[in-house]
Amino acid sequence: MRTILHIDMDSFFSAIEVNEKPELKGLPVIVVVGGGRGGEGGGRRGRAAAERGRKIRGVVSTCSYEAREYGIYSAMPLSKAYELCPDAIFLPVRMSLYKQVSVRIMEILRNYADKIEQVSIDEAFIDISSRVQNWGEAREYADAIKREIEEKEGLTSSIGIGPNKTIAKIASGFVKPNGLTVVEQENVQEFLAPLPVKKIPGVGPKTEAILASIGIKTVRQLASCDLQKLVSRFGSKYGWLLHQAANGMDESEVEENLVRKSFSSEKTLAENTLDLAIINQYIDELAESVHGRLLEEGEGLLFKTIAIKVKFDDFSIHTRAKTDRSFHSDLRTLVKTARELIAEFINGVREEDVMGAGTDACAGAGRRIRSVGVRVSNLCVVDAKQRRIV
Ligand code: TTP
Ligand code: MG
Repeated sequence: MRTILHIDMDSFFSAIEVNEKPELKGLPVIVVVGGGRGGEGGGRRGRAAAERGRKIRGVVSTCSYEAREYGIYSAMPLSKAYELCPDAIFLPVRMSLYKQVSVRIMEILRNYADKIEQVSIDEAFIDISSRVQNWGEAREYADAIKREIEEKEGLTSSIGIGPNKTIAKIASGFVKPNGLTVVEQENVQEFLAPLPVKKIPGVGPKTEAILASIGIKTVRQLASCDLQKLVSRFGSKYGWLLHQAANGMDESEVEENLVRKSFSSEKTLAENTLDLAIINQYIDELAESVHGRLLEEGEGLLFKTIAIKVKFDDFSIHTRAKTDRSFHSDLRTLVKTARELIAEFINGVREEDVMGAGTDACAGAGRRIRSVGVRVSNLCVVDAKQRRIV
């Protein structure tokens, strides 16, 4: 019997903070990312920054379930969160601490798994097909995992169990926090049918809107939609995937991650700007940080794709990437390519703004960059002795 679990920790960063400071238990706790003062290493509480003037930068990384009752959620601007709940406890993100906890949790999970695929800092799929005989055993097995994580780390998790990754992933979000949802093969259709289409992993606001425009809101409607219709809207690959998922089918394997898929770092600028010289200073710093983490991860890690990410003051996000034919490991290539990408991007924006100003005085003009990021991906490991890609 194919049995897949998806494990997702509950309000991960804030739960770790509450663990560290038990007096915060039961309070609305908000972990803040970006914005200098509220950020990692600043050592100052975002709240103090919030109180000094409401024009604070930064966004909500995550928050406790108590804070969610005020309508606060991940990626909300900090100023908005402050408006909704000024009495919340605002804490700076402490990524290195969360990563250490994450590593320990993944180690626990590894012991329970035939195969494990970590998908984010607090989330993983595990294949337990050879370890249980039926769904009842699978539930007990997941209970044991939850207990071990709670005993060792003091954290709660939510687990979804199903016959494939898609079902397991949807199931883990079904009851949260501290949930355990088993979807047996024979109940798959019944479980999926009433859900809104956005519950299918990968269906974002764009797909949701297109589906709504053809009258499809629930997974039941999507499942009975003609495959050809979906293919003509979404292309053969994505159309087919949507159709499969809606019908509860997903053959994809739990894939052991040999190496992480990417390393990235981003930073909110001290002031919004389009000044290339200033932005290049950030690019250099970010490239160094990404490169440092590559080295930390282990020798012989190479990258092929370099990307930059730009967020404007209207919060629109743009990325540009360059994939080289060969792999690289050096900081010089990383800095040079990232600088080229950002320069091209900014030139493009300036041209657009000039053209926009010609036709409509406001269009496009005046956009400034709020934050930048650098990412390397398409990674591979070189066996240092044999100089061989593995
Ligand atoms: P999630 O698992 O999406 O969120 P969560 O664990 O905080 O809450 P839930 O109980 O709903 O699972 O993300 C894991 C961590 O990743 C989260 O604790 C903080 C971080 N994160 C961000 O920094 N920004 C984001 O926009 C999101 C979604 C998560
Ligand atoms: Mg989580």
